[in-house]
Amino acid sequence: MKNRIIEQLGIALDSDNSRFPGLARRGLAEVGQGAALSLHSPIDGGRLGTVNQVSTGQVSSVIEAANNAFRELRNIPAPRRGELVRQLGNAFRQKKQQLGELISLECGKILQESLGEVQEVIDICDFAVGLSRQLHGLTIASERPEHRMMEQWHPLGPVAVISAFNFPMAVWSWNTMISIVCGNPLVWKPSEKAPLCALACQKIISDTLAEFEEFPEAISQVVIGDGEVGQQLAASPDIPLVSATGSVPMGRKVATTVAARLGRSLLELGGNNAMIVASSADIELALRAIVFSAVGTCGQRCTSLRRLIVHESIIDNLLPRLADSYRSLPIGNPFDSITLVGPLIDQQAYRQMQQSIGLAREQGGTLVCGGNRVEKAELSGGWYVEPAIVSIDHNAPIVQQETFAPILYVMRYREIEQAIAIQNGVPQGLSSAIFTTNLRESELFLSSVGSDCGLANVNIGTSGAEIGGAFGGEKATGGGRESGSDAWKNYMRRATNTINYGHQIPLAQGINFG
Ligand code: UN1
Repeated sequence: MKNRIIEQLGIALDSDNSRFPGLARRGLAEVGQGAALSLHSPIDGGRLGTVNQVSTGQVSSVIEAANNAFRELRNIPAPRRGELVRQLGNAFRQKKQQLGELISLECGKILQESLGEVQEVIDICDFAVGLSRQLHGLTIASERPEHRMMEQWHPLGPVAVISAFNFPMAVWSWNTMISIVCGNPLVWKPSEKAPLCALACQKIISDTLAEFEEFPEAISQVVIGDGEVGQQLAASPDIPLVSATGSVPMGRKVATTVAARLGRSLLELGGNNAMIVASSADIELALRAIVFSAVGTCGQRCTSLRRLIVHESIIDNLLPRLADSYRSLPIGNPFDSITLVGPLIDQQAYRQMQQSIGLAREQGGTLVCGGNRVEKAELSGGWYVEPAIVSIDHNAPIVQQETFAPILYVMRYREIEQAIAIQNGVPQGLSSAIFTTNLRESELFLSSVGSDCGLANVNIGTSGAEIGGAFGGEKATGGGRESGSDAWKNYMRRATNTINYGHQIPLAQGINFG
């Protein structure tokens, strides 16, 4: 199956059919000159091949090529750039099944969720096509006679995208499709845990470009490498925008390097998302939302539900029912259609999960269910775990941390203001939700004194955001906004223009200068 999936996507291989290129753009698939990386599937630990990471010199030439590409791309009209994205969307539609299978193979996500991820790619293409005719600026009333003011949005320059293993295509596509219509070439450093997904997307771009002769070859380039490559991109003054998704420590490093050269960064970092379940909540709805948000993608979404804040009057009813659902979760091979929980990405993720559960217990938490490795012969090569529920006091230090694994901390509250304070009382601020049928509670939660997160939902879970909204969060989550709404403005340069069509030179602020 592995070979079929990879072959169908036509990812370039070297002559002995086992080594993938570390650097790819249209018409170029170059073996990396850096260290070799051996690729394994989280499903069963089976080998997927080898990729050679890029060297520092290769990254420099990629940055130079991106800058040359920018000079051409910025002159191509935005609707024509949109037409390229429209065709990309069609290509992703055509290959949806195979791309979904590749995500499952390389990242261990269940196939339904992998297909959903490819759907996000398709959706953002549609969004970006429309946007390509709507990169609007304002006109502004001038304070001076016979003057006109306006804003224009111009292409910004090469954009570096640093993406994580858990959404190996969708997050890249939010950045890429919007960047292309905005007129910016891309340099993509995917997670070292998901390089094949990147090469498959790059292949689609290369193939689609065949019909777009006037577009530069280096409109999109993939560099496979580690944190050092990320740092090289972050440090380059020739990359005006670095968009990074991943952990808070990774984001801090990127942001510091970019800020030192006064560049622009767009960060989407850790979540530690909470849901409040109020006494008036529709419990049936809440239970379904909790389970999907907490165990979907095996708890490896930045939007995964990590903290459940339940009203004391319903917790004794809700918790046993939630634990029952957890105990009946089908855990297994992500290609099996009945599976709802696939494997963790690797052993390190498993260790971190065990460590966090251990700390939670030391800090007074009670393990309600789950937490064990699933010991089945057919799953022995992967890191499959039972999603865990830990009942714990909201003051326990462990609940301040995001562990990228399916652990749900459940805590109780009495007053809604207290629940909101618990929800906000962590360093991160990505996604949040309340389940309530009480209008006052719901409006309070959404108000300026409510949730402090970038995403705040009522009667839906914390994960699974649509692409049409701006996606991202506050505080340690990094403050960036990607995907829909007016997030495109991050990818463009704003020019304020003042035009004098008169015969005088009046000064602003009424200044009389001689
Ligand atoms: C992520 O985990 O980095 O809202 C992105 C969601 C998805 C995207 C998650 N649309 O869960």
